[in-house]
Amino acid sequence: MISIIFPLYNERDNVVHYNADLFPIIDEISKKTGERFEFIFVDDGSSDDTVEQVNALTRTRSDIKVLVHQKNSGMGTAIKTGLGASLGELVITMDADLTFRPVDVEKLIEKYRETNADCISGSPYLEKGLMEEVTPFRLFMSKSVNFLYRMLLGNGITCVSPIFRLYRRSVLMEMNISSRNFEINAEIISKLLIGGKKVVEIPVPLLKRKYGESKINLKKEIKNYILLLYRIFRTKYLHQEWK
Ligand SMILES: Nc1nc2c(ncn2[C@@H]2O[C@H](COP(=O)(O)OP(=O)(O)OP(=O)(O)O)[C@@H](O)[C@H]2O)c(=O)[nH]1
Ligand SMILES: [Mg+2]
Repeated sequence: MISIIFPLYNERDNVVHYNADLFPIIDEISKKTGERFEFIFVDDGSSDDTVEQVNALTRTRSDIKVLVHQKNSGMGTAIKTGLGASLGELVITMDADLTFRPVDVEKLIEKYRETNADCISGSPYLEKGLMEEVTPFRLFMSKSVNFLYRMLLGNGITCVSPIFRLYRRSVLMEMNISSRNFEINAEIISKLLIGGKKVVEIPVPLLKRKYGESKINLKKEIKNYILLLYRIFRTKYLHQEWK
């Protein structure tokens, strides 16, 4: 089975579209690939009616788990909560706003079958023209951060931040993950690469958010990404413990 984990924070405007925009697509992939899926929705203390909306979805499907944080604890914490409840041998993490397309889940699975890697990571930087309407400032910041990671990790990874990934669940369970926010994805991929695990990137489009509001606090996230770079440097080059 494959567990798909969605961190949700005030995403009711997206959740109401899942019966049209998410489930039929994953059901189709399930038919094509023969894989069984479970959906794990982790509400992270939303102040809107996200929880009620996901609970409504469970009335029509039996493959949904809903987990609720009473207080907002960050995207990283939500992914860890979802992992703890997941049963799949493989785990996929996805954005609640479906800016990485559900249809591309099939590409993650195909690449996993072809390579047997520990992680297949979606990258909108692997080919030209995969990013939809991103502001020049955000693109510049993102490319700069990714460049620094690439230099430090010493491999060809093009994008460390995307949530859109497939993992062998066992490699995540043996990892001690400390990030509580958006930088969790960069922490995981860095630790996999430092630990010699096999990571394969695939090109996937990143669309513009259609419903609801962006939750990213760019200033706070950039600070977290830089702090993480320092931790990687200490671990990789000074052989100090990850702190
Ligand atoms: N659990 C949890 N999830 C969050 C939090 N903030 C954001 N998320 C979720 O993390 C995912 C990414 O957040 P987004 O707001 O889409 O951030 P982004 O993709 O960088 O930016 P946009 O797509 O432009 O909005 C979404 O599924 C959010 O619901 C949070 O504090 N806690
Ligand atoms: Mg998004």
